[in-house]
Amino acid sequence: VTATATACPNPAEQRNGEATGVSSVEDVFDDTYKEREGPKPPRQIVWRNVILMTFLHTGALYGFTLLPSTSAMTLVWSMVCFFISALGVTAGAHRLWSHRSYKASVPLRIFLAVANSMAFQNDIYEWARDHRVHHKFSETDADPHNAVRGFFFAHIGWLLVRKHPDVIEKGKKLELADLKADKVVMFQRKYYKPSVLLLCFGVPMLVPWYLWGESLWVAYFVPGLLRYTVVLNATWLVNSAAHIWGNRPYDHTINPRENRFVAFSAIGEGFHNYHHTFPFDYSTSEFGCKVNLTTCFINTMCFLGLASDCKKASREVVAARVQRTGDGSHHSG
Ligand code: ST9
Ligand code: ZN
Ligand code: ZN
Repeated sequence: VTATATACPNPAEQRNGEATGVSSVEDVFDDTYKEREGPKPPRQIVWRNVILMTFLHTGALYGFTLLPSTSAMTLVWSMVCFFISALGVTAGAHRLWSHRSYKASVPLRIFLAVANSMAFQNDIYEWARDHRVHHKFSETDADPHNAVRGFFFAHIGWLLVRKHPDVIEKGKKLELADLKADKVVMFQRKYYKPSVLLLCFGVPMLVPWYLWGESLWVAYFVPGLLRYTVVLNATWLVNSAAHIWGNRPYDHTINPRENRFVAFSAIGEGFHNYHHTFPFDYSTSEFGCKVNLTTCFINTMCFLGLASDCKKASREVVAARVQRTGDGSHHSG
């Protein structure tokens, strides 16, 4: 795997730079894995999750109907909570901890772990472990949200059934020493439940009630449940829509696609054909900050000295790959 890594993210410079860095993370597709022959294990529905997800989505729909009676301040606060929790997933669990595509200082890691608890998508360790198996065994039985099983399974269905045994078997063999050695990750894992209660539900609900007198009812349903559900679905669209619809300018042999709608709603994570082709790239896209708020955030953190060593696929490597395996839809920005 070829990448450039520099202390300060000037994408233009980096794309022109010499290829240096090597990905040490197990996020590269492993084509030696073969699915077991014979019938698939029976689907085991986890009814507790079906019920909880039904309640959550019903609550979010109800929250949606409350929007006209929600104060402007609470709407702004809901957006703030959306962006903080989204960054905890995109800049945190995904680009930093799953792919190690840049380095983050302790204060930034603490912020990202707090933001990640606000997103309540399993703790960082579990999220990154599942995500590494997703890349390594993409679109197979060992992929937790195998998109070959259809939109619904890739979107939410995988959270409603027991995992295929191969996900767990292959996941247990992954190298996760970097995550185990990260005190921030392990602290968040240890205190995950109370951190979620406080940060995903408590803080979003209590701040508007305490500071500007919003009713607890609206504060629970809008910045609480509705915001949480929107972040979840925006994330899941990367697994579902961005594995089904869009162009494949970098590698037409894989399912992940470039999907602008998903890129927009998932603050920069919809350039999924690029991302599966160059998983080490801190921008998860060829085009820097374009439709990519997460990249702007990481660049700002680098500017402030809180992040460094952003890895970027060089322009030459990308161009060669486009030529070799692209579907012909590539454009230069
Ligand atoms: C959620 C996660 O929503 C979303 C992740 C999306 C990822 C998207 C990626 C796309 C790219 C990034 C884009 C970001 C965009 C963000 C945009 C923001 C605007 N390896 O799990 P169990 C072990 S979560 C190794 O119970 P079951 C495990 O350790 C939503 N081992 O499996 C355990 O061992 P032990 C809220 C593994 O029983 C044992 O196996 N959360 C692995 O099959 C059993 O584990 C929920 O809804 C592995 N990969 O149950 C909860 N996996 O016993 C959902 C497991 O020794 N989860 N193990 O401790 C569950 O309830 C269950 O996991 C289950 C499966 C029912 C789904
Ligand atoms: Zn990824
Ligand atoms: Zn994917």
